[in-house]
Amino acid sequence: VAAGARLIRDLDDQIPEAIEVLKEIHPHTGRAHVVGVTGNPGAGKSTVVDGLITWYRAQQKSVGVIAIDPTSPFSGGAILGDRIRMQRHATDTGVFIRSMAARGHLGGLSRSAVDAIAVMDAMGLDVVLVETVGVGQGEVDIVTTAHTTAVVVVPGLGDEIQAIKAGIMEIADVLVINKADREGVERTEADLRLMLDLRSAEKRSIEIVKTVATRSKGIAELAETLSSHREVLENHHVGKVKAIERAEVRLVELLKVRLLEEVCGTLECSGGLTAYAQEVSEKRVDPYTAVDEIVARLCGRATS
Ligand SMILES: Nc1nc2c(ncn2[C@@H]2O[C@H](COP(=O)(O)OP(=O)(O)OP(=O)(O)O)[C@@H](O)[C@H]2O)c(=O)[nH]1
Ligand SMILES: [Mg+2]
Repeated sequence: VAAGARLIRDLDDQIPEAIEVLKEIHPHTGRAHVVGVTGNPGAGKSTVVDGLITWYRAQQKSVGVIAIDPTSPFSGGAILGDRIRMQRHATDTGVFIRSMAARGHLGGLSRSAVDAIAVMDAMGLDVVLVETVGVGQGEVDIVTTAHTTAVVVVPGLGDEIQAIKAGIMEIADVLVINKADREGVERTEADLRLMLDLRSAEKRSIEIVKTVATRSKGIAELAETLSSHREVLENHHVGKVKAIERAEVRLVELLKVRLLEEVCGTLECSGGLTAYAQEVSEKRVDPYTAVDEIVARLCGRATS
């Protein structure tokens, strides 16, 4: 466990030796059930995660948690809150919690989070829960990384639900209506069911679970729904297809970062890229031609 913690820290700091360890553990990954828990700020994601930890521990399952602070590397507020909330699990050796700040550009967020998932997986943890805010940009990386994605919504969103529904339908395997102790649950559930019914039949099924996370209500049902989703994946061809998709997303992410590094190396520094950007902005060259030139320089260097 200590080694795992150190490795995740080293990966965060991009220490080259840590990458070597990652290469070695790759064959030992793929066993843990990776569950993404996403949703709007304050929807109750952390409370749901906390409830799930307790439930899994009661089943003698070990749990890893990765909480990603979406806002800024400086706020740390959400991270602190999550730490305090989950503190009661801190002395439990079957629970491994890691918070990380979203670092934004160049796939920084997805890279360290995905690496951390791999480490926790190789550590032999049964379930890895990844909490991320929102349904957008960087979070989609997490969604494509998880086996099962739970989207937490709250009752009474009304029009807001209409606005986000397209997004959540794309990514959700399980819809969690949390704060089911609040008014408007029936309406929200009916709304969501209608949306699900309107989807074409060949689309995968999405389960709806209602929870009152603060009172651990519905958590057992949620955990069971999550694990049956995993079972379906494992017993069907779609699981293999999804695994290949995840690997491809990972390759593309790493390639983007690596190729940009190579480009910057070829242009002698990122200032070279900025020089191109200046020419583009001053209309001396169009962006397509600039990219053609950069790639030509890159390939020229690769073949020379
Ligand atoms: N009434 C009610 N309140 C809840 C429920 N679940 C969570 N809350 C409260 O909602 C607030 C936000 O919960 P969190 O678990 O921190 O929500 P979150 O989605 O993790 O929030 P961020 O990480 O900041 O985006 C807290 O005050 C919780 O106590 C619930 O089922 N019912
Ligand atoms: Mg939270």
